[in-house]
Amino acid sequence: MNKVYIALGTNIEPRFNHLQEALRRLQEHKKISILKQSSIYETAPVGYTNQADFLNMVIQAETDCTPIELLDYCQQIEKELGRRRTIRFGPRTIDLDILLYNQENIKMERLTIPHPRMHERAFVLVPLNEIAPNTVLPLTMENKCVVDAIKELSGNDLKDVEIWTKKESVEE
Ligand code: A4P
Ligand code: MG
Repeated sequence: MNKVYIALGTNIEPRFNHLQEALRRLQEHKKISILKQSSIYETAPVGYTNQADFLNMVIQAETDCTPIELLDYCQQIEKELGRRRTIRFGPRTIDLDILLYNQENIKMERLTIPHPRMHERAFVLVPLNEIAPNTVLPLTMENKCVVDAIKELSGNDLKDVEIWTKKESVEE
């Protein structure tokens, strides 16, 4: 069995439903079992800032899928959820990024693991820290663990990541 971490992100309503649906589809795969899931965080957009706030979370799972099989399945979920809505050129309904696959460093045309930008992103590290603070990030030269990587983020980055709770009337 391989231990993997996957980050989920969405900034198109209904955001909560997109997370739930992606989790359900991951869980229904015969070779994937979700072991832990972080809280859901509401986060300010990073990169292209002219878009709506995201909901982000991270899960830990056990899988017999190879890294490419896992990527194919994640992309299938993205496609299936994306197809339900037809916002052209808009932000995506769901983004599934494979953060870690055991402690492996994988570099293929379609897949880089650890996810190359994860160590500098509060919207990834804060939820990951909740479920796996001592996990080592094999991409950093010093093999830093999650809790140490978070210490290098600015207070400004961290303040944009807050635990989100479902408000029935808004998110249904
Ligand atoms: N790919 C390579 N490595 C991986 C991996 N480890 N996991 C390839 C998943 N995919 C991987 O991804 C583009 C290609 O990356 C895929 O075809 C796959 O073969 P994509 O998801 O189609 O495109 P993208 O989302 O534009 O790229 P990427 O790299 O996932 O974007 P980012 O860098 O993750 O940025 N702000 C907040 N607050 N929260 C967010 O979730 N997300 C983004 C997306 C920007 N700002 C955000 C958030
Ligand atoms: Mg992605």
